[in-house]
Amino acid sequence: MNIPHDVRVRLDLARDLVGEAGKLALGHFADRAHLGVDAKLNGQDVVSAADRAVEVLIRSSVADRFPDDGFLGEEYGLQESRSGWRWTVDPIDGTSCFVHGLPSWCISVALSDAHEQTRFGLILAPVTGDLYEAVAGEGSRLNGQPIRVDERTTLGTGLVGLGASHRVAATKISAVLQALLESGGMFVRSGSGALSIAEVAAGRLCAYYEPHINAWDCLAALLIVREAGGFTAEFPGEGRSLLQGGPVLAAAPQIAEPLNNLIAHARQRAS
Ligand code: LIP
Repeated sequence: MNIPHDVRVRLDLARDLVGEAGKLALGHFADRAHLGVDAKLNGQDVVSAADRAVEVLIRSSVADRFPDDGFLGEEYGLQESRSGWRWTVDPIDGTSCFVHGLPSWCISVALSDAHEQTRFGLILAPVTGDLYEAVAGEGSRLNGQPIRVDERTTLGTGLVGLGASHRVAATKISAVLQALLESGGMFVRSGSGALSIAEVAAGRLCAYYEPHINAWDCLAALLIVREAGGFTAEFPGEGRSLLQGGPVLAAAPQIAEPLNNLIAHARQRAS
């Protein structure tokens, strides 16, 4: 691997931090009976003491080692960069699954440069132990083994991950769901956008779409898909700011156009 020094030293720290954070999160997961949980936007959008503790662990460790780096975390927001480097972290992606005792949650860490290019992405799913990793220009790996998107599947044979939240009108996702089913496709919703997008890179899902997702949910996973030979639509796209978030689409190359068309037609029908 030909990784520039500034990226390599941050990647080494990120690898250590996701391991530590995974252990911390699993401890809270095992002790959910005593886990403090607060609602944010609504009853489906929650934050737990585990989310906060994991973000504090990662944020404070990065600040100690690289005090001039920027940091965007789901729970404590944006600290501007003085070095040009910015860490984007979701301490627990899939918090709703986490608090309900479901296994589909993960820790997501991305590093971006001064040109807003994601340079590495790491996603750890502590319950399964699956560690997804990509370094820009160096491919994607799952548990150390190279991964590629599934270039054989079609919309009629593959599974499409769909994300849903109350941040957007229900029709923005129900119209796409209806069109996908009518076209002979099928969907899954895991509750963790990061993990589902990473599963596109591993060839487990043929695509992932969500009408609104946040940067901390998806930046790491989108690089992992691109480095695994997949297509990712520009994020957050259409002049949106990183803090606003936006729609996300990640897909195997042969799926991208038909799925994009299906989404466009569905949204037209719904409007
Ligand atoms: C979640 C995302 C998911 C989305 C949920 C939620 P969180 O992130 O991963 O794709 O559908 O509404 O935003 O809040 O669990 O970190």
